[in-house]
Amino acid sequence: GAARGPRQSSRRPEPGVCGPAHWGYVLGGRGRGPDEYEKRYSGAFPPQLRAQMRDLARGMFVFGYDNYMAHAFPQDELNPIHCRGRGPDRGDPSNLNINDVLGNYSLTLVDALDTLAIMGNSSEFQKAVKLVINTVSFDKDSTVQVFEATIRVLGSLLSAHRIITDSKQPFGDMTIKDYDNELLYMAHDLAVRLLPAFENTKTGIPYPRVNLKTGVPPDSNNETCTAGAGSLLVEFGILSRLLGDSTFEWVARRAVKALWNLRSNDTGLLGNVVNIQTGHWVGKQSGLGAGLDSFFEYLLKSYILFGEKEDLEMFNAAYQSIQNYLRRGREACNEGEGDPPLYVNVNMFSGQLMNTWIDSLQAFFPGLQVLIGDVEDAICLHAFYYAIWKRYGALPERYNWQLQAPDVLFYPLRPELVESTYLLYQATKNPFYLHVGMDILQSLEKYTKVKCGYATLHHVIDKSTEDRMESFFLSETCKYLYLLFDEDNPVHKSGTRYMFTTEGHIISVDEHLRELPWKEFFSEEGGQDQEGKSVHRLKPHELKVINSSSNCNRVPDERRYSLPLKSIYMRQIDQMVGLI
Ligand code: DMJ
Repeated sequence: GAARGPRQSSRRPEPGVCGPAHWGYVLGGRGRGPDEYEKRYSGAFPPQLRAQMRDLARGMFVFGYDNYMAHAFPQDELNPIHCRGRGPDRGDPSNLNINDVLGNYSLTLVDALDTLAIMGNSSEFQKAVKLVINTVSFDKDSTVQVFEATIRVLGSLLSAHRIITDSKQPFGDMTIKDYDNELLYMAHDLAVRLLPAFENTKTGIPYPRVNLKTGVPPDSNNETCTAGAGSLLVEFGILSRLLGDSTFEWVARRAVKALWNLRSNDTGLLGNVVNIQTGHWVGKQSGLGAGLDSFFEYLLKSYILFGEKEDLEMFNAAYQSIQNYLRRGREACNEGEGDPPLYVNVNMFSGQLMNTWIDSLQAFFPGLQVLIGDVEDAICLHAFYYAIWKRYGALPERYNWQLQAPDVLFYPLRPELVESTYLLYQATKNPFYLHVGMDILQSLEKYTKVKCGYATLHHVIDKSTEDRMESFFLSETCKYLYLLFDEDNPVHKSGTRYMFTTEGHIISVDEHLRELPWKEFFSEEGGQDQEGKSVHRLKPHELKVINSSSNCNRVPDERRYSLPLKSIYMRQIDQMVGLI
């Protein structure tokens, strides 16, 4: 569990280049005695209220899901205002905001599968799985982003497959009669269609997009974001290990290593956009948000799942560089002089500040810090994001911490703050996080609920909406809210260990996933001769499923925390949030 690296605060540059950055004073804060903080934030959250909030979260999911099924299925997404379905934008192939994600494969249904199981709805889970098996095909003339297809579709298929084949069935009976690994084979079919992205690239870093029928489009862009290219290892690794075919894991790992080798020698940081042929950084911005977020997340999560030491070493080094160059503000979260900590965007080579905004995707980071045990820092960063939420009833896509105002105003129902809130609650069991969850739930109900679902907020200040409900609203936002209030959920029972993918899909952490089933295919002396291209790829008729349904109850590297919040944290939270 020693994933946490020491801080080297002496190397951290000062934030001064953009003028005074008193973000710590922005959000209020009054002097109060420690007892009062305890009383205000750590007071019990009555069980009835918790049950009420759990039901509200379930109701939110059901309203969105039922409306999707009634008005949108088999299309990819629900337009919740006009009660219609939405598929790829065939008229405008350059509309990447839509076409990167919507592949004409019933995306929202696929993405929602494991949420149905987590909520214990076995009849709907079984119905949905059968619908996916019987109606979803990837043989589509759709050009999608490799990353989006991987985390939303491939990850969900693998998660549901594991739920169905789990011998313990912790969520109730989620088995499917005559199930013959169909979801796993669908995952394989999709992954094979994504593989052309990894061919004809000089660096091994994949092309960002593929056409599911024809491969990489001839006019394809050679530039990709780091997160898109380097956060495929969890899903590709699981698929490889379940099928005994190293191909998928190998290409995903090669991409991670290629990106890793391009980090700055001086700072250890990576940029946000890279040319896959030349290896030159096109975007030199380093930060924790868009373009890089899940790259860091998957270094750690790959290690948790597969136990490969090199993943942990990369994560530790990356975390160290993040602390050295991105983290600004005072050394300790809760004491000392200066502003509370904040993670900024810097030039990857110089470490100099590049701008004064943070984005809403970065709100996932406190959750990742919980996983490595940096709970104190997580508490402070989370409080900063919650303070912004409190002000607008949502998170603007970008917030300028110097101007103390949003830079980009929309909020597409993203899950990151809820995800961190949930993980911090699991780590601390402090009712403060239940209050945060209730607040988030209530503002979602108030500002985003429309006739047939929940709508993207177009403008967090005037609260105007857009007719779009992204699939991650059901697969992540609703799921984390539900789990936050569902104390007795099987996910929380001791004896089971689940990890969430970056799309919020649960994967049981299983000793079998730490084995390399293809080892036997390589020569004894040579081992895995990756460079020599001796990867044994099974033909479809040779595919065999490695049965690994038993949960591993002892994962030595995973740590759980139960840390009651002390009043010192409460004072910090109070200063930043000024709530209640
Ligand atoms: C989701 O698809 C995933 O959480 C991803 O890692 C980041 N973006 C969205 C949600 O905001």
